[in-house]
Amino acid sequence: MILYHASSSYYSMIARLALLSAQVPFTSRRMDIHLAKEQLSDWYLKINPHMTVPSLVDDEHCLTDSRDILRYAATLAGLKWLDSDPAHSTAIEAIVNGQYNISIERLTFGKALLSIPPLRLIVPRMLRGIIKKLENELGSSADPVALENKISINRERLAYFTQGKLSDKVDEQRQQVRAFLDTLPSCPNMLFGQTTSSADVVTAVLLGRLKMIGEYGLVDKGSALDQWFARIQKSEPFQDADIWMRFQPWRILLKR
Ligand SMILES: N[C@@H](CCC(=O)N[C@@H](CS)C(=O)NCC(=O)O)C(=O)O
Repeated sequence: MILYHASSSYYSMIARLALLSAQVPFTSRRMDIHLAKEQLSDWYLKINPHMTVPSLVDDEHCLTDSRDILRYAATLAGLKWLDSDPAHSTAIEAIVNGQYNISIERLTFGKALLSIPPLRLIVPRMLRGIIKKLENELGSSADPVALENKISINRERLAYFTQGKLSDKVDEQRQQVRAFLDTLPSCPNMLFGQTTSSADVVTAVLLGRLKMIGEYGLVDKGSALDQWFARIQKSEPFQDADIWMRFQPWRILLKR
């Protein structure tokens, strides 16, 4: 299977960690979503009409959302993961849902714009550029509906980052993360017992992101969750999944 993904991308990290934790072999196809914007290209639109990473593809499957990839990994892991255990499956599903309800993009970019003022000009300019490029391609596109959707998502992004008080919006996102963290079980080993589940995958990636954006203070120091995360970081799948815990702009520039 080929995993189309980007190193810096949060949802790609979920896919990488899910596949590696479930020991599902895949071939990596790294995408440049920032400079070359490969996710907007015609060839990728045919794979993923949302024009987002990750996608996991082979002759039989075309999974175009990290959540589907996570589900697929859990299915292949079978009894090795707790997802299939009726005693835990509902609670695991609730945590996965809770994580997907957090708008990590808004929190990440909101924080970046607040702390690096030039980005308040650069990001809106970049979004306007994307909207214009997609509008220009509408007439000749094989999938104009997909392009229309992508245009409207980017218009929403532009409005979010340019209208209203950003610090209040970031505060709102932060509160959402705090509320999510409060729903997590106390964890002697993995979140729901001795074995991995989808809840461990999404929570590990979320905590990695909180570290990267300077919000790890939302996790109480020395708490069971903090200790769980320290253990997870030492695991082989976590290390191999390239979970960013600090921002690495040179990797974006070098397309690595
Ligand atoms: N619901 C999707 C969201 C994927 C997503 O938003 N990916 C971001 C990177 S983390 C992306 O591809 N952004 C580029 C774009 O929207 O043009 C999933 O879970 O896979």
